[in-house]
Amino acid sequence: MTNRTFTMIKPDAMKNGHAGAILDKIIKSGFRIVALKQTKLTEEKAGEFYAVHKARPFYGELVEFMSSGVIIAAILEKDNAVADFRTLIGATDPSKADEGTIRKLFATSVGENAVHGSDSDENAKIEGDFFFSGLEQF
Ligand code: RTP
Ligand code: MG
Repeated sequence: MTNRTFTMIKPDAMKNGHAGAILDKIIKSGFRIVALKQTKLTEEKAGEFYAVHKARPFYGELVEFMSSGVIIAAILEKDNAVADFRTLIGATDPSKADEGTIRKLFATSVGENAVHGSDSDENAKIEGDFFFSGLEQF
């Protein structure tokens, strides 16, 4: 699965009406949509998804934010998907993100930063399977 990554359009970007523009940019950057859904995380589910950050000071805030509204979850395919997608979204803190990146264009703050992108092939698979059954991934 080295050619796949996982993304979420986070509640800030959904509320601010950026979902269409973000998906358009993703597709025009050469990613194929393997699976896609709109959903809403409970606090419990958001906590599970971000369990790796449990010890970080921003964990509570992150879980609250990620369960505060609807999101779009998607699996994406492209050569070098994980690294290329992280380049496309830009730095975690939008004030440090390069011009033209999704976070530079659409994020609100370091916490409310418009999109998620997997950080490894292994996590891309785990995160995609968190939201989609095998029958939904093609
Ligand atoms: P992501 O996992 O969402 O793609 O973001 P990332 O790899 O760029 O950043 P990561 O270190 O994995 O952090 C996960 C998410 O936690 C929130 N965060 N808040 N207040 C803060 O200092 C802070 N730092 C991180 C962000 O929503 C970040 O995307
Ligand atoms: Mg991360």
